[in-house]
Amino acid sequence: SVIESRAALNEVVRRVVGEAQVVDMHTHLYPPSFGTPLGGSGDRVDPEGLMLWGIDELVTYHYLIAEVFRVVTPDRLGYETFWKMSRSEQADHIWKHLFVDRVPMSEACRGVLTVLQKLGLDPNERSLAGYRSWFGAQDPDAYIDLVMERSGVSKITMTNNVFDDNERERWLADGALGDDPRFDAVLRFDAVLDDWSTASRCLDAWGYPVSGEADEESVSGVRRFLSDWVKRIKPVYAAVSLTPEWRYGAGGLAHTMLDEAVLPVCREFGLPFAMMIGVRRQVNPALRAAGDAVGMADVSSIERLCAAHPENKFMVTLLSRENQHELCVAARKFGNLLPFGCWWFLNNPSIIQEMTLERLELLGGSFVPQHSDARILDQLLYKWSHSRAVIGDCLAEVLGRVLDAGWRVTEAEVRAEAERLLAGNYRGVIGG
Ligand code: RAT
Ligand code: ZN
Repeated sequence: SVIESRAALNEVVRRVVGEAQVVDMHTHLYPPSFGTPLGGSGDRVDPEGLMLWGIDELVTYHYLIAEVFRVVTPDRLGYETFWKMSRSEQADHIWKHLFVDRVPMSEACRGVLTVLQKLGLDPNERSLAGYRSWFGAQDPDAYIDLVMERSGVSKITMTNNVFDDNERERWLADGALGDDPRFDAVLRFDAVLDDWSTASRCLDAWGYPVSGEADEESVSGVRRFLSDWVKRIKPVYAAVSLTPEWRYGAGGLAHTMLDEAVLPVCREFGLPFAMMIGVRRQVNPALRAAGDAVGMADVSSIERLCAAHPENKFMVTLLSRENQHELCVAARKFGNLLPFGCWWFLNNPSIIQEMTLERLELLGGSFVPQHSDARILDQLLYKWSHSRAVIGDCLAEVLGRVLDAGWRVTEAEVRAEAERLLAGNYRGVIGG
């Protein structure tokens, strides 16, 4: 049926974007096979487990840790005192200061409220005790199905960091770890391009002799290392995050490793290569995971990379707001470049709106508007509902302009565009 008016269009687009199934292309979520610290009604408690879920994890999300240190400053509660507290003591502290003593206005605070609301819980509790018993009664495996169903996510993409000892040892002990059909694996190896002293020390210890430089021995060691891990975890893509200083074309170790080890392995196994650029690591190390900041990346390096390797596929997200327009222009020049997501500090409604409109105007529907970056399973419930609302508004706006220009749009066409944005464009690149 042809849509006649802007008002009808708005209704259709919001409904369709609200209902479309999402393939979430970047999270830090894991299935129960990786262990879970909160066993719930099951008996799988594993303090170092990687599947994070439940109220204490939600409230101690690193975005909220950064926020609580703004209101209870480190001179009043020292960093080390905070880190020595148990997970639930930290959660109580954050709940009191960000949710009880103040109105939880920030996007990360609002997220917790949305999660509770979507689970049918009243977010107005003054204490976390009631929520704890609700979560404690869930079975982790069944809870994944519930969260995916309610957030409209059909597939969760993990981030499998081979330099994380906890995770690596789990893979080495159990090759079937990644077999859960709800999850896809991703091979992540920042240190290979970003921290060669760590990478080379590890590779040597793991039976892949390399040298201090980007010579033939190092290149073949890295190739063998990456190939073995591709075979072990069967990833859908390979990925790194990089600092603003990353350059392509300047020679040097990272350049050689990319050209001679990483990209050839990606080609051999048909894997796209994802780059997340712009993190300034550990600006405040006392905050641990919450201590990273942002800087502008060099988009001309991305252009040179895409030009030099037309047979590779690149998926890129940049952390700096100031880089977003340039990235769209680069994507107009290179069909092998897929911009994705509103990453981390950009995952706020005002910036998602700006970026999504800019991308629609410059690229039509040929990009991936969002990934969740969820670290705690329950966050899918808020990250996707908050993003869908903004993406729906942006799509309604550009389709409204098309309507104004006399072009007829049907509901089926709206559905097809929404499906491409939330799943199809990414699926096309990973070949899934
Ligand atoms: O968004 C985040 O939670 C960050 O801490 C990072 O995990 C970032 O998304 C990354 O993948 O490096
Ligand atoms: Zn991430």
